[in-house]
Parts: sequence; structure tokens; C-alpha cells
Amino acid sequence: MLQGEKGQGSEGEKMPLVAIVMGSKSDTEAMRPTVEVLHKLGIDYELSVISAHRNPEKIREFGKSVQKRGVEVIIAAAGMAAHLPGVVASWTMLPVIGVPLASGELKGVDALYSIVQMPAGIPVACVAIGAAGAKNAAYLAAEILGLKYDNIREAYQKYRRELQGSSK
Ligand code: C2R
Repeated sequence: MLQGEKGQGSEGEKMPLVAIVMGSKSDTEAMRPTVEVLHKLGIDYELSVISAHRNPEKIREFGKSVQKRGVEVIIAAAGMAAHLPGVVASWTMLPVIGVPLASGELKGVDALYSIVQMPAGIPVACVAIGAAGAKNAAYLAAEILGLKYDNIREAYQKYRRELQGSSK
């Protein structure tokens, strides 16, 4: 996965409905489950690496332009003092799903608290630390998009039926 990458894209010029943004290139492996779930559900995504701490102008530009590109849900992943999801949320009206990553000495508890403890006013949805959260961010995005897109709702329903079957 590279910065600016567009996923799916089998039909070429599709506009991604999901934007994944991560705080560092070092987060790439941790976010692979998100990409895999989106791929399985046939949801187009774009992927960027932008740190709110290290590149505040770039995250502002991202937040202000992302909806204009047709994106409807943002998945923002970061480890340590994970301000990225909250900062992105401050620049857009789109729903932001934060993924706390276990990249630092505190194994993601730092990122979890940074993301989940948003003061009232600007919400960020928060999933679990690590691979479970990375997957659930994609499933939650599918649920949101499924309210509007029949193909996504059907793909997600199919996955849920399979899940029920496999847990017998
Ligand atoms: P490096 O490996 O680049 O030093 O990053 C990243 O998401 C990563 O997990 C270490 C960790 O720092 C996180 N990071 C943030 C932000 N920018 C980078 N939490 C931010 O702006 O919130």
C-alpha cells in the first residue's frame, strides 16, 4: 500500500467512498486488515499517510477536500498520541472512524484514550486496538455506506450470514 493509492479500481476511474488515512508509513501492516475487508466487500478506497502532528497543513488540506472527492466515510488510524482522527474530524463533516494502533511502548492504550476521549462537540467513532479494530473499522464503514448503496449492504449481509454459519 502506498500513499495516494486507490484500492479496488477494477473499473478504473471509480471514486472511492472510503478514505483511509494513517499517521505514518510504519502503520501500513497494522492497517492491512482494513484494506482486506474493504476489498472483500467491494468498497473502493483511497489511502494516504499524513501525520497531523508532523504535517498540519497537509492534514488541513486533506480534511477540507476529502468530501469533494466523493468520499463518504473516513478511517483514520494512528498509534501513540493519536490526534490524527480528531484533527481530521475537525476539518470535515464526514463520519470519522478512529483506529488505535499498538505502535508505541504503551501498546495502543495511549492511542485508544487519545481517540475515544474526544471532548463534546466533534465526534470520532472508535474501534478496538489492533487487528480486530482495523477489521471492524471497515465493517462499520460498510454499515454506514450500506444505508445508501444496495451493493454494499448486500455484500455486508452476505458476510454476516457467513459469520453466523461459521460460528455454529
Ligand atoms: P513513526 O513510526 O513514523 O515514528 O510513527 C503514527 O500513527 C505511528 O503509529 C509512530 C506512530 O506515531 C503515530 N502518529 C500519530 C500522529 N502522527 C503520527 N499519532 C498524529 O498526528 O496523531
